[in-house]
Amino acid sequence: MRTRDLRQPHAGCGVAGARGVHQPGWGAIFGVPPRVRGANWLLAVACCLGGLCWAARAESRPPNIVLILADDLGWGDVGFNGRTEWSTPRLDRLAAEGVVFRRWYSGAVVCAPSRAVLMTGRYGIHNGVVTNSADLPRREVTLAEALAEAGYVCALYGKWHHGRPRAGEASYVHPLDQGFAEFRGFTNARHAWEQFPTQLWFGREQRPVQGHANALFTDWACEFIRAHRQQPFFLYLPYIATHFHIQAPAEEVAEHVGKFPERDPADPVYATYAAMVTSLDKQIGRVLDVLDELGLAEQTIVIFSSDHGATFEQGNRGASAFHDSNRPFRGGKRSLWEGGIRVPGLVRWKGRIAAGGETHVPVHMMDLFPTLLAAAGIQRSDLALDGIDLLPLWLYGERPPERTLFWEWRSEGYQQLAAMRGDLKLVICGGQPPELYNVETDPGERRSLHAEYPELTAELRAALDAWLATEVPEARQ
Ligand SMILES: [Ca+2]
Repeated sequence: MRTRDLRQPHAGCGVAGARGVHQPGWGAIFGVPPRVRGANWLLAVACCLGGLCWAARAESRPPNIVLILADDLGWGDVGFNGRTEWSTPRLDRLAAEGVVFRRWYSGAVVCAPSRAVLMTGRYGIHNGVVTNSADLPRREVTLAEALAEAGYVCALYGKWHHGRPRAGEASYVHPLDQGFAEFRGFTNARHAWEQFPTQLWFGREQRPVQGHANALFTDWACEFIRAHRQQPFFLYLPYIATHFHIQAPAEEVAEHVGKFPERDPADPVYATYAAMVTSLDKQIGRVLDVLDELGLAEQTIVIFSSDHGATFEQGNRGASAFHDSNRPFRGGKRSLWEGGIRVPGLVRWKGRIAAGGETHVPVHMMDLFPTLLAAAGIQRSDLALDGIDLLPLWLYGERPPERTLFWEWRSEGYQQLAAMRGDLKLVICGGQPPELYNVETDPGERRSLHAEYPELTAELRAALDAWLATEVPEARQ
């Protein structure tokens, strides 16, 4: 019932070629029972009557933004998406206090392109980053730059993931040159495999450190929030869990030892992966506690997602395969099936976004850029963004106009393309026949509809080709 209200109008949409014009209201979109909906209306009225000072405050001060990104964390690794073998109480509480997006899509199937989409609000074929070794071009306007120009102080604690220097550049473009006033962490992807690094970057200088990387990032994040509590801030926290190495603090691992049939009990890989997730949850909880302590929770948008699906590659040591991290989806990192691109997603904005909602409207990581700018009241018509402003969806449950989303992964020997319109998704893997799935009724992408709907398959293929033709030269350099 909670989600059927939303899905029914377009259950056969595309396939039947007859998408309804039904525009469900807030309650239908977020599947909130009428009783609760009524309570929210009362709350809304109360806010209107008593909230003039809040409104004045909101106008004078745009919201803070805390953007938390996990690394290689699967859709099914978190409690709010059904994980029961371990618990993520802080993330689950965040979900209960905000909106869960059941169909939140990453921009790409590996780290660098995914993060570039997030930072630019543009597809990789437009921002130039389509491989893991591509550097984000200096000319790209990042979310941090757009926010900084509007008066935000922007900090990044975690993993940046630079690429090879571009033509005309002596080095990679540093996060301090992409809008961040403060940066501490890993600039380089391989360095970010170290869960307990001995050195990290403090701006442009490497310094010795001790401890668990994610805990250090959290320490700095909390200090940053305290230091900048009086001004709008953008805190970007790209944690390194659950990317390999599969390591976690010993006391956290101890909490999970014995739960899983380990291949080698002396080397509890599966318990360690669980500990990476639960430890991440605890670190996020520390950030939320500081927001509460400083009275900033209602002035701060908190977003949580992952850069792409969990990996089944060697470095993961079988942990995500054992735990079925991307369940119920097919595939994972480096694949365009849902397991590769559908990631956990939630947004909390206390007092603005009603608590306890969920939606199956497909949203994309590139939408964050225009949505957050809209939330901050920033107009940037000069930017050629691919994402759309989803603030009406966040705040009022207004369904965005229908659009077709695209992905490509043509690096490292892969040849994969995908296009999605509503619930329908075209996947093309190399020279294989095209696959067409309804990802709502067949989330495991097992029953291709391409033979039954050849015209629709061809239509999505043509849209995909037209999109690919817009690729900028930098993407292939
Ligand atoms: Ca990653």
